[in-house]
Amino acid sequence: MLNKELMDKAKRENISLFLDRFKSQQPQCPFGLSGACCKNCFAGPCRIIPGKEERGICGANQDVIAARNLLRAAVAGATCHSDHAREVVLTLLKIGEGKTSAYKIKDENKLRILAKKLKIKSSGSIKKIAKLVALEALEDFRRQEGLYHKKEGNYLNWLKITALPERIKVWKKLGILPINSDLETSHALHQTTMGNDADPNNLLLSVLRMGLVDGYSGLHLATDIQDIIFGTPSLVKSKTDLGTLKEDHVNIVVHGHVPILSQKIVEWSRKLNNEAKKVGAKGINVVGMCCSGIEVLMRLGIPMAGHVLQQELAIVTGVADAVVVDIQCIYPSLQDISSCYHTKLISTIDYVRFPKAEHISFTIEDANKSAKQIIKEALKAYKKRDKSKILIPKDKCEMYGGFSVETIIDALSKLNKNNPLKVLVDAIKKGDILGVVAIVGCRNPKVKDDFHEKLTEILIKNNILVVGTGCWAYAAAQTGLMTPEASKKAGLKLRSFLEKVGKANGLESLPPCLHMGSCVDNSRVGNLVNALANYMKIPIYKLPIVASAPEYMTEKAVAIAVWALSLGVTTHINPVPPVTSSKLVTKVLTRDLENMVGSKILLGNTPEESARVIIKTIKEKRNS
Ligand code: BF8
Ligand code: SF4
Repeated sequence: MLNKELMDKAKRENISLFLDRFKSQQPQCPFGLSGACCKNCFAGPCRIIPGKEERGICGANQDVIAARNLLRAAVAGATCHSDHAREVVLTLLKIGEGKTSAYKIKDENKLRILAKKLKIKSSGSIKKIAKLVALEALEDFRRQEGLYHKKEGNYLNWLKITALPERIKVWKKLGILPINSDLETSHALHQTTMGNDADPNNLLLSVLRMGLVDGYSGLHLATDIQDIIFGTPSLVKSKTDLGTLKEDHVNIVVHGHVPILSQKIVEWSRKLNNEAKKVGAKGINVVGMCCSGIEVLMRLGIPMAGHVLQQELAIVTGVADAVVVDIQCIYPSLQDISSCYHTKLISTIDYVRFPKAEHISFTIEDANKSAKQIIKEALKAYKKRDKSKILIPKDKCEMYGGFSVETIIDALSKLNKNNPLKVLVDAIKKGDILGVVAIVGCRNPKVKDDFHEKLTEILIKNNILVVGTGCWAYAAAQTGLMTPEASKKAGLKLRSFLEKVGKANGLESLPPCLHMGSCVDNSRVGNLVNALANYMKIPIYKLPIVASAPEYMTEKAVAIAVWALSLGVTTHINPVPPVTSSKLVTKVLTRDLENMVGSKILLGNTPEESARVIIKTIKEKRNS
């Protein structure tokens, strides 16, 4: 059980945690669970009641309602990632225009490569190139004319420079190439309102289009620009779990998703470390929560304290002096829980506020000032700790992270300098690696019994290399699966491959689970898949690769899943998505999609059953 000591402590202290509230919410509404509910206008809400009334007041049937609901979820998810990407693009623009000295360009090489792909002349100062790249990126938020207007080449720049030509052809044929991120999310919301699109198939095409918006003007764009500004991750050793909080240190938890803020806090915590001594602490310990935590792990080696379901427990330790949040996956419950302790909850982004938190507005221009102010608040809070309320669990695990595609290629190059990918492809072809599964996404209180951990263990035992991101990475790392020793849990063939690559890189073995980053870094998984398809000269849907989101919870996860599907990656998801009231939508997702994009959704509600369907799919792909 999740940090049991802390769960028990919360109970003793009468603190309500997510699981308590989950229990109070039972039973959850069957209409909502099956997608048979619509509240898209104020004549509603309407429900589909089989045998009684199979249409809403306006006449919308279950197929339309389920498809509209799914599209709305995908739109919401895509806006999260695109907004995130826009923030980092604007940072790059400000660097390019010389409007901020708080941020610099760390990976010039990546900037130049992107500039070349965008057909920008890469002569001139690095700042000038940065500005031009940022302006091309902003085009993905503002070009107005596209395919509908017979402007053939007018679709997302980031899709154009990233996706494989074979895919672009497929998407073009389906008419789903997005023109600009904001335009498409706006269209899709419009499309789902009362009295608009009543064609479930057309709505489902928009769901796929939303996957492309998410994948390119969200995930890929965010990762690329973050790598340029903060550096492309390389192999890093660190620790994970709530035992990384330290009693004798000022603890700052950085929580959310955008590294613009968390990187600065780490930077200033190092500069101001001595200030901690003035308040009686040994230093400042910054730890990460959710994807902000992963961003600072990947580039700076900061410990990953906890995933989405551990955010409340971090405060229950009684040593979280400041919890600093930016955007996404921040439980509003942190307000009440922090008020039971000395913890200072600090919000930083103007459109994500919590009435009981202190708001320190974070801007690119004033980043240094805000980061210093945040650290001062943490130092002040440290002095108010109540010693009788402290309980730091022993849970702490070593782990390796930093597996960008560049890191993976670099590791493989130690075995074949001129053709590193051949090492991986040969292992796949020979069957030393049966297949690759990318496990992504959240932890969901609905999903019981360590689903992530069990599924991952079964897969590696079956010689499947597991790569992944997001909260899965916490689950895997906290079970010790991101260490070289964990290769002993892998099937013999996979183990010997991992040991061979590991030894060539000065490690006992590569871990059987490769941490590829935060949720926007699913783009890295996309790049790896592209590289394999390119090398093997086959479309992605023929590769023995499956994605899985075994505990998906957020709308972002829906957007990522539909992007994976649009790439041709068959994707396992759990819990069952709320579309089962519609036979048509269920059939398209689990079957017909294969004829459109080469992939489909797999279901499986236990780790064993999920592993079975995933392995079956991988074997079918190998034999086809
Ligand atoms: O983007 S995996 S709970 S933390 S949504 Fe959120 Fe899900 Fe965790 Fe990061 Ni991703
Ligand atoms: Fe009911 Fe139609 Fe309004 Fe939805 S859009 S709430 S189905 S009347």
